[in-house]
Amino acid sequence: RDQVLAPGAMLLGGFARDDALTLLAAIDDIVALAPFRRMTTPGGRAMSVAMTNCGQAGWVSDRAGYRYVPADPATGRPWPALPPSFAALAARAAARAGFAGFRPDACLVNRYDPGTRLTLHQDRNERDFSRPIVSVSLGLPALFLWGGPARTDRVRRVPLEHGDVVVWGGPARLTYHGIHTLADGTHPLTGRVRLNLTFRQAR
Ligand code: MD5
Ligand code: FE
Repeated sequence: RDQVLAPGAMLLGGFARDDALTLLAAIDDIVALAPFRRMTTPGGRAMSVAMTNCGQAGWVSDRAGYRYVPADPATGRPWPALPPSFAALAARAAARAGFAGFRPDACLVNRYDPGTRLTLHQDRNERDFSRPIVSVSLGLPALFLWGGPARTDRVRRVPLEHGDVVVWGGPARLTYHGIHTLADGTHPLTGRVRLNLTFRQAR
């Protein structure tokens, strides 16, 4: 069930399936301390995806731009700690895809409700692009939009399901990507929601 999507990008189908209940319980604990919120883009629009973070650094967007910050702007408190089980899962996935020594210090938690989407973008707020990003999908399935190094490159649609893990590294690290508008549905573990964890070495 391991599938090389392109050099540097590996889909580990169902890799996190057995950890799903543990991950979802940990997400509940994180959200109790740092609630999901819709961030504002630098252009002044509310993103449709709701986000929160755990770890030493959390990704935020507001009128001033995109960046990593040590504390939650909504509460003034440090982001909740990255659960050791999260870090271990991400490191195991990265190692399997050929990236030994991955030690995430940031985990962005994305919540997609039906009708929400993430428009095409690059992840480039991290310091070292030689480090991969590990993404874990939970709940409702989604169509991942996967382009190329330029925004205008043609886009592939890759279905991502509950428990799938993707490691994005090497030459795939700065690929334009997004999530197609989420279709309505109900998942036995999450209800009408898709959750995605992205593990990053931000600093
Ligand atoms: C998601 N999240 O499903 C995706 C999974 C984000 C985001 O895109 O920025 O929160 S991570 C997909 C990803 C990350 C880094 C590089 C590449 C894809 N890539 O090179 O294609 O919520
Ligand atoms: Fe991204």
